[in-house]
Amino acid sequence: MKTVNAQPFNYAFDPETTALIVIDMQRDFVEPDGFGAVLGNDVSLVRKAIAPCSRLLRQAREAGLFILHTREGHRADLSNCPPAKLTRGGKTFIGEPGAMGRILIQGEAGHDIIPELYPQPGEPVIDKPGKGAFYATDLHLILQARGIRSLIICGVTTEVCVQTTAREANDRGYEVLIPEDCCASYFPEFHRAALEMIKAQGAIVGWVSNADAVIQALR
Ligand code: TIU
Repeated sequence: MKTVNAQPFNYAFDPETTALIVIDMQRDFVEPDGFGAVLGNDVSLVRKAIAPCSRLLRQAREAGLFILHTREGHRADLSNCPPAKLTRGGKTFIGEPGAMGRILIQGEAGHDIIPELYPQPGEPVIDKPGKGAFYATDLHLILQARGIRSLIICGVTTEVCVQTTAREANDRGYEVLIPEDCCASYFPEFHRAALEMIKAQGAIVGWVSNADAVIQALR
């Protein structure tokens, strides 16, 4: 077993039964002119997670951890996009032409993962239509088949897809750790509050740590 210095108390994990999952580090959320930027957000706030994620990914690969990536997006005909999601906020963006192809559409440049964190061969990529990575995907099946019990979750945004996935994972019996500098939000106060909620009440959803602490445990 390895131990990570974490809050609200130390997080113990066995690398053999632990997976690192990188949530939605897609060009549409992280690069200028993507979906996040079109929504009016400052992408520099979420780009801060790239370097810590990159360092943690490198160490996790070296340690032989099971690594997965997710992408939020939809079929080109939008048949797996709920109408409510299309018009949320009163405007339509998903499926419309953007600077990197149609926004959040599978196969478009903006839907793909940023080059800095690009998946390596053998690392599953989970395409998901919702915010949580377990909803309408084969993620749980893949994790169960590998005997995974602990999940280290990184990516964007902290209070939307990271938090939703952490809650889904916790309810399915996984022990969740979030390295706080490996995730980010367009709203720093939401990032902070989401992490507080995760670790509250004695790790009611999971543990919070940081890239360096996890890297140290993996060494
Ligand atoms: N990946 C993810 O978090 N999807 C979002 O739509 N996040 C926002 O914060 N908008």
